[in-house]
Amino acid sequence: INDCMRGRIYPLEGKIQLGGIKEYAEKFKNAHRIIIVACGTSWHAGLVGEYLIEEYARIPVEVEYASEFRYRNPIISENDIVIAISQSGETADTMAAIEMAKSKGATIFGICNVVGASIPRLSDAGMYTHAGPEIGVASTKAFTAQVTALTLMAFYMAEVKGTLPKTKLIALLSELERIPSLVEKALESDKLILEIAEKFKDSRNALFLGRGSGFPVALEGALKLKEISYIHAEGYPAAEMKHGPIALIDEEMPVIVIATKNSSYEKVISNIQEVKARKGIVVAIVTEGDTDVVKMADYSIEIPASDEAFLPLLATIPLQLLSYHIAVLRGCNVDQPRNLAKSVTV
Ligand code: F1P
Repeated sequence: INDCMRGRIYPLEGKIQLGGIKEYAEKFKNAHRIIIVACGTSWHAGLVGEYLIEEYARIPVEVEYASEFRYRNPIISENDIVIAISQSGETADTMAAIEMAKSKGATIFGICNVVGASIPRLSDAGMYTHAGPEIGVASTKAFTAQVTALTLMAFYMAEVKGTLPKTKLIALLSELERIPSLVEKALESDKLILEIAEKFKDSRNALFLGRGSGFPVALEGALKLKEISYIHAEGYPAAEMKHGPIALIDEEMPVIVIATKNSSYEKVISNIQEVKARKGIVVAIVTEGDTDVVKMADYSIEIPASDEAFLPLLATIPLQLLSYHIAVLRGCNVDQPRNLAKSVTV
């Protein structure tokens, strides 16, 4: 764990540095609550963080849109840690949320991609993601880097708090070593995803469904499609579908479902049946070798099998590619989407 913090995510020598998580081990150990504040894609990474930190480190987590949090009067104490996530490190709402939480005595931990940006400078400690510059406006590699950082943090907090058996932690860390090659494998579906994109390039709407940590991935899939292809898309927890969005499903509606083999697999299968019964078109993200979902779905995209902890990192890849191909086929400029700014500084 320590090597991961130093070698990959921990601040680089000689640059403006965030204090790093290790110096704050006691704070995390004794934290009553973690509040994650962020906007857009970074907020979705925060939701993944909530699943992972609560699951592995058993610390209560709340995830707030910075743009809301800053304007209300939240209850914050000195025993709370606020994790602020931002690719650019300059997002005005996130900065204002930090300043408000700081004035109420919370410790601020920043996760930022841009070394020396304003958010790291406002933070007490934190880590840089070092994902490299985002060429396009819409966050993609920044998201996977943020999720990686939060995954490592969840494991680190679990170690500090002793909430996971050592054998499980070691197994997770050794699986983590395989993730770069599993991501490469997920990227091999690119050609198939382009073919699927051809079918949906003229869609007017799309629904993304997921359960557990697959839910924030569904939100992020929908946001990417909106941002770069201007197709109206919604992300929903799969079980919420029957509380409203199910009314939208017909033969015109593509429903992209994260249906990998994990703890919610059986339940997702029944959600797919509900969609099919209403003639919706299902694009399923499945675990390699799956046959049950593949039989039910109209289109399936495989991702490699791994521990559920790494589902968000792997399932995000095909969704990003799908949005990318649909946007290019529609003639959209994927790097400079209309109306979007790289840093939202007002
Ligand atoms: C937040 C964000 C991005 C989005 C777009 C506008 O930025 O909403 O997620 O893709 O670039 O800004 P940040 O705080 O993560 O820099």
